[in-house]
Amino acid sequence: MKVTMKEMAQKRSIDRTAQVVIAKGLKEGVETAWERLEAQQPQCGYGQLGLCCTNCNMGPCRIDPFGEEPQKGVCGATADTIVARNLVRMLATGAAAHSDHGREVLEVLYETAKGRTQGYQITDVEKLKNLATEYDVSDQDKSDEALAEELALKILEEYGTVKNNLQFVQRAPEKRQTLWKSIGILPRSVDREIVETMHRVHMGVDQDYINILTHGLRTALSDGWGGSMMATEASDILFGTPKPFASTVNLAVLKEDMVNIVLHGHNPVLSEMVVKAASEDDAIQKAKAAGAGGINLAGMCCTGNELLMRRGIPIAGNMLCQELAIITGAVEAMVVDYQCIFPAVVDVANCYHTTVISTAAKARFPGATHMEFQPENAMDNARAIVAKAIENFPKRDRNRVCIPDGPAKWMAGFSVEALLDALGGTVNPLIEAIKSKQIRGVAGIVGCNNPRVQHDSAHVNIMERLIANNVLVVGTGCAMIAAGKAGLMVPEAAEKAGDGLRAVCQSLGVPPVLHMGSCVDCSRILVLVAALAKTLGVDMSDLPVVGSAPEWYSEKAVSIGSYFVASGVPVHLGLPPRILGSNAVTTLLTQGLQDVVGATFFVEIDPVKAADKIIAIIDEKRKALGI
Ligand code: BF8
Repeated sequence: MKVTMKEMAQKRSIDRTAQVVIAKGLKEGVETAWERLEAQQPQCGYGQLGLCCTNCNMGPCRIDPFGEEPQKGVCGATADTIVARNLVRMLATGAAAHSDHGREVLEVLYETAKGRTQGYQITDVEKLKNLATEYDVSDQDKSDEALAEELALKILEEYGTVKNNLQFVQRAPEKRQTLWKSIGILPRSVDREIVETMHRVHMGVDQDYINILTHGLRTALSDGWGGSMMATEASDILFGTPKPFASTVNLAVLKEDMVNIVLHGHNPVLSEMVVKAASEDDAIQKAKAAGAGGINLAGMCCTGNELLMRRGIPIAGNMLCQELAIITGAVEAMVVDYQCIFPAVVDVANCYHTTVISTAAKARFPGATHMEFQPENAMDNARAIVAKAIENFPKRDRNRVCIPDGPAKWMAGFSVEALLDALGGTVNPLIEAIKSKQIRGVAGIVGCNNPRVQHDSAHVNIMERLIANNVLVVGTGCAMIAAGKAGLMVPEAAEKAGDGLRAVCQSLGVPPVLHMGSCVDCSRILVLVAALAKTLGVDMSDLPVVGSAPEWYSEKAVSIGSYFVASGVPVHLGLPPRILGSNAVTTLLTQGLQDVVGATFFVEIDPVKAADKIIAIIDEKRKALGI
């Protein structure tokens, strides 16, 4: 039976607007991630099991999982060693990505305090002062700038500190900190744990899978309670701590008569300046002179989340929408910094008039127009980027434009501070709602899209089942964009929630799925969970709280999942990590860690079964707490 393009599009995504554009791409013969995934079949079986070792030049070695005698690599590494090393290597890359992003925001904060940047300012003075107190930096007789300079330097030093502990770790309940110390996974500095991971995976260093994975947890903690938390806090000081905003989401946020600029990537230091530049009169006049009605900015992935959380800028889509945005034929420029940007966006852009503008010195895309972004000339750089996009508008082929109808409404901006505001200043009302069973528990749904899963379907199915069963969903990243597109992030979505959760949402005027930001903002979830535990006088592992990454693809997700588990929060994965080639590693991560950190990973591909398992864990935790 012949499958129509519409059917194929429906099979690939549940996002109605994505389906329209996927069908357009198929008709126009534009290759996307789905075609490339198909072309990769069958994917390497050794790789999928984690059994291929490319760490040294005696290899590559691969271990036959069905071999009669246990096989070894040329150096003698076993399947357990190879699988564990491969996994922590992924984890370290993810932790490095988050933490390096954090370092860049802190550098901009530092340079801004010194008066050496263009267009930035200290926006959240209250947060600056609170953090200064946390870091024991006195604000007496100091200007905001002097305080920010001292604080930024003190936090930056923690990337390589020799004092052997990270300040933000103290935000965790004492019991948890004591546990981390006792098992030797208290993170000592941000860079050190990542560097040590890379040392350990070199041939002839750490061969013991338990030792390797234990250090993996330490490295992940240096991300969650280190680099990512620093990124979140420094971004809040510079650009403001998020407050609830109403906005719109999906590919329909692109506008036919406007210069469309898609801001894609992760770090807000660039995109915030583009927002400023695009709102200047001069830019708007130039856009009008080019024949457009004005300039329309749309976010993509976590840059989108950063701008949504603080400015209410609409989002065009999550990870699998990046090529689709270009295929609408209506995007003048896709401005990228780093992380989660397909190299293929350049090829897709070549099929249209779109210019891909790369901006980061550390992330060049062959074929893209590189306009390097420097904080000291940030506004000039941003203005030039906007001008480049405007130049492109007359080149648009109107006959090839197809923007789907109907942007979805959503509400975002739930920083911990905003949540506390809504709750009257403390987490007590949330705890009371949990105790009284109005809220059964809390699920943190995070992470990516992956073309191996029908786009957004696992996210949305899990979330719908959880809220129907009175589980409050909080989350970050592409998962939240999926929820927004599916209509789960408006206060009216409380209708889909169970009686208890519905009543809580209605009394607070909030949706049953709360958007807490970009992926580095998973640190906000840690802070929230820690606050719940501290108020209740228990450890984080005692709470009816579960994490989930239903459609994960990224190395950053490996780090996020690991720091949640190390923090005592059980984590569901919708796709198995590449560990199944070692029974020992699989057993440790899915069972053994329970006795070590009080949480494990579990894999469940079916979203309904996954939601039911999450609910079962929540119920067990409630029982143990006697609530
Ligand atoms: O850091 S959720 S696809 S965009 S990795 Fe990437 Fe995954 Fe999206 Fe944000 Ni996070």
